[in-house]
Amino acid sequence: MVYENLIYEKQGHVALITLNRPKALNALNDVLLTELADAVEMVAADEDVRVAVITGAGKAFAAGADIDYMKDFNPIQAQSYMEQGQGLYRRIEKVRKPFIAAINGFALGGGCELTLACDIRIASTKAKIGLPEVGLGIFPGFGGTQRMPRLIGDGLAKELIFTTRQVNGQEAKEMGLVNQVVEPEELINTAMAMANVIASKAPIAVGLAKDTINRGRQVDIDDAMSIEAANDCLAFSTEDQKEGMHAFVEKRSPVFKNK
Ligand code: CO8
Repeated sequence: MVYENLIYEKQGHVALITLNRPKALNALNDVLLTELADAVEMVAADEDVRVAVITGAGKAFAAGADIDYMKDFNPIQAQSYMEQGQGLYRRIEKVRKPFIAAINGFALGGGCELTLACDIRIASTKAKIGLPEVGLGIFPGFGGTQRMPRLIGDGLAKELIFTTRQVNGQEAKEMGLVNQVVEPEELINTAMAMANVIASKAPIAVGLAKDTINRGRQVDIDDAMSIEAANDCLAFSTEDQKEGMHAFVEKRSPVFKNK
């Protein structure tokens, strides 16, 4: 697929996905969401790719769903757009490979919600993160009402959603909304370095850990423990488990093959 609004690059075992519609601050119209969905499937299908980093070209990560595109929607059209966004973000959560959001600038509305669907968020000091939807007569509809409270708690999430206040990278870090905040020129290197650390670990185990954390969140603790046990036992069926443990005993570095 030739992309109009997205750049897909591979660096070793890491896919770098750049939202590239800078004139509209990477607003997530139908084309961009479709291209991102295709890129996510490439990440999922490519055995060589172990981690993905998503960032934005220009001064925004993504300034949200495309307001111009949806301004005259009826509820049926709104539902279709919402399903597109929600489905894509849920897919990112279900792919058994980590996604890191490298938040370079504005991450608003659907752009903020995209970062919430990623596993790890790293912000630049230039990041501005917020959920402006109630200022437009709607409220977050690409998962923000569910993922933001899970990440930072109901009180702070409600404050951000009800007031539409944007937070910078430092405040986002203090809230636990992002894992790290770094200078803009360090952002991609920091995200890629973390991605490479993750990519050096046993990929199937990393994927099973993601699946366990995400699915465990949805059920009670006993069922969550069962998911953990089943997934961790499954790890014992991999060549990489044998390699990891034998390498430890033999006092050498493991070489993981994603098998
Ligand atoms: N949609 C469409 N176009 C946008 C968007 C957007 N979300 N954000 C920016 N743009 C466009 C602007 O219209 C402008 O276009 P043009 O040059 O043709 O006039 C261009 O990008 C540059 O933007 P600005 O001139 O406004 O740049 P500034 O630096 O002055 O301001 C801001 C930057 C503060 C980020 C400002 O652009 C802004 O407030 N943008 C809108 C942010 C927003 O409200 N986002 C939430 C959208 S709603 C949403 O995401 C809901 C998700 C789920 C909904 C599902 C419903 C079905």
